[in-house]
Amino acid sequence: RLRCAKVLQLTLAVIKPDAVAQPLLLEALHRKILENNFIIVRRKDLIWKRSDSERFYAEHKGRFFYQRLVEFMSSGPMRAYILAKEDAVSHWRELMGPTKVYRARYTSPKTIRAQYGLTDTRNTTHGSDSSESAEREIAFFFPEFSVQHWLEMEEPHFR
Ligand code: RTP
Ligand code: MG
Repeated sequence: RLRCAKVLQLTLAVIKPDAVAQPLLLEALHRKILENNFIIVRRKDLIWKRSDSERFYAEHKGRFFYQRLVEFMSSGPMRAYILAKEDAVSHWRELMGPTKVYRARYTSPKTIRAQYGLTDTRNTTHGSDSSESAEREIAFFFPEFSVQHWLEMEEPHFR
């Protein structure tokens, strides 16, 4: 029999140092998460060492923006969330908007990056780009958290 139950997906959302440094913006972004009906599964405030930053962005090593990105992401406190929702990955990325702030302002002015992004590097938020990267990134930020366990044991309670 077909069931109409929703299946929740997990994503990793990060409020970057530029936004955490602005208390009212941090608050507004937290409210945006709730208003968009994400379930906040875990939340953590943290500061990266430079080596954490280098490891997380290893895929971008060699790109022209790598050094400034690594520098920026280890420059101050961040807030990470594990969020759950149907299609959480794409919904959070829709809310964030395009990576580049000028493009975001031009094509999707209501998105987070369009409204609050400072530069292409200091662009307010991060979001996983697929279910697979969400799993990897959640493990990076929340090594004590088991995605597998949550999907099996917790997710069914939200249906
Ligand atoms: P994110 O991973 O942060 O959610 O953003 P994204 O997928 O839209 O962007 P990605 O290509 O994965 O790049 C990761 C982060 O690198 C910085 N960046 N700067 N100056 C530039 O042209 C440039 N391009 C990327 C941004 O901070 C971006 O979020
Ligand atoms: Mg990315």
